[in-house]
Amino acid sequence: MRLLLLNPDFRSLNDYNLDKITSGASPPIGLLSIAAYMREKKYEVDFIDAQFYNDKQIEEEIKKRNFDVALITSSTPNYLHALRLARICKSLGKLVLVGGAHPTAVPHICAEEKDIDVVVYGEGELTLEELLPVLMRNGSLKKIKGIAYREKNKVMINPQRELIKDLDTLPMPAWDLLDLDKYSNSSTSRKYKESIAMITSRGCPFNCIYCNKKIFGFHYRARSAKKVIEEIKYLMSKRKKDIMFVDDIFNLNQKRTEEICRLMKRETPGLAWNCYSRVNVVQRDIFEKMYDAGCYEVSLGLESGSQRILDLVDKGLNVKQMVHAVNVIKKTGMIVKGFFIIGFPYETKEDIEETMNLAVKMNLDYITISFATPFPGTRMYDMAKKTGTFYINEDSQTMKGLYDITYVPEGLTEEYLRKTAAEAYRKFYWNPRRLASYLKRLRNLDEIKKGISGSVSFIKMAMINRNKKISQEIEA
Ligand code: B12
Ligand code: SF4
Repeated sequence: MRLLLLNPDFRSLNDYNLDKITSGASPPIGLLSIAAYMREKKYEVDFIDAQFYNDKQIEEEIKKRNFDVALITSSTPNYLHALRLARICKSLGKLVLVGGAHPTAVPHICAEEKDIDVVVYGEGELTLEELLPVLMRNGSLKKIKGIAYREKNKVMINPQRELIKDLDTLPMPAWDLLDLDKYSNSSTSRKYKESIAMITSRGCPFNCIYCNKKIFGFHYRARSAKKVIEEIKYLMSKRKKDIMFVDDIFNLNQKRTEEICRLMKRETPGLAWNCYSRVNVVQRDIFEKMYDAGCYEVSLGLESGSQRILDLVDKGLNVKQMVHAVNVIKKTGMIVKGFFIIGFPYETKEDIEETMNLAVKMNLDYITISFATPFPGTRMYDMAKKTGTFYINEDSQTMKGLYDITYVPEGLTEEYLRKTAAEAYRKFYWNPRRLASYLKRLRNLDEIKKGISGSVSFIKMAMINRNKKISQEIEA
């Protein structure tokens, strides 16, 4: 059985013309993990990344490939593009399977699509291993955990599959399927152009209301330091020298973090890296070790300056802790990036002002302000259905996140949210102290581009006032 893995295009970035400036193509790590696992089980795997093709080209490219089953990944923002790929594959008479964040959030909706044969929800590896032989012999799907499908026009959702206990039993993602030179981190998340994202753990014990917890759940599982280093070494052998660890919380397990840092110093000298962390795991000695091992930047989800909102989104943090954590990390010499969100259900202008004031005042190097997007499968989605207005039809699956507004809380307007974000960006970035610190960091052409385009495009993004409704645009 030959498998064709397909990564959908993600056009919202292109809508802002930012692709060439700030964004790099992200690798579909989930698909690569599946590819490696299924290859071990002796399946033939092939891969197309639709990010690099236009609509016409992608159809031609798919037709050229020899495969029996299409495996398409999808998050909510790129679901419509995933459906286009499904349609093409179905028209060629192939079996079509989808998985990823969106199918996991709403398996019942995806399973209704006539161009989709089976929806795999949750982790894909073990489910596929069991599912493919059954599909091959046209057997019954009844007992296979972690899938949804149609039977006599009725949607069936089978029980959830248990999570993989030991991630070290999985092979390294099949990086060899990619032309790695085409992938890099966005210029705002890298030090060197030769960069790539990597993930070393699954699951997170926290429960923020805007987060989709349905894929990897609450139980934190991590690959061992040894396996992490093996993968880094592979990527370095392919000319990558800057890694962004996209784990939900890279350094949740301190012992593992220390071991990774120790091995990095010995076995991957010269590696530059950055990661996401969480305010309540910040401890100075660990961050010093991370800095010593090449970590130059840490991103923190700070979300709000209003304690009322921090409590409402179940962040489990207070503003004092946030200020303290940022200062601790800054002292190590690392760059600190803060992510804020505005437009939560029940949020007021006063709450947002507190957030904007905090963002500007804090000792951060970069900030990103996103508009709260109630993705299906999150607690915020259920909350948003009760209050405020979805700017698009909440069931239309066209939520893009990033810098588009999907939802406006009661009492606020889209215009207010955009203007406020733009104003905060302006105050934050056009600050002589910060501009001077950016200038100090300019070491090469890529960094100069990053400095100029990053801040200009952030402001541009926030100010874009697109009257056209997103849904109309997608339908066009
Ligand atoms: C890295 C990352 C990014 C990167 C790159 C994304 C990429 N390469 O696709 C960047 C920074 C660009 C990004 C951006 C965004 N992201 Co993001 N991101 C992540 C993150 C942290 C890791 C993704 C990853 O590599 N996981 C590791 C792999 C192994 O897991 P996986 O892809 O889910 O695959 C497994 C299963 O889902 C399944 N599977 C996946 N595909 C398929 C296909 C088939 C056929 C089968 C059988 C199985 C299967 O099997 C895989 C192995 O078990 C996740 C959170 C998380 N921990 O996963 C959020 C996450 C995917 N992102 C999310 C969001 C909201 C966004 C943004 C919209 C952010 C925003 N507000 O603007 C944008 C949109 C980007 C987009 N293309 O759609 C949400 C998605 C929610 C949703 N309903 O879609 C997530 C789940 C975070 C969360 N917990 O809420 N993101
Ligand atoms: S947003 Fe981050 S910290 Fe919060 S639940 Fe999701 S992964 Fe965990």
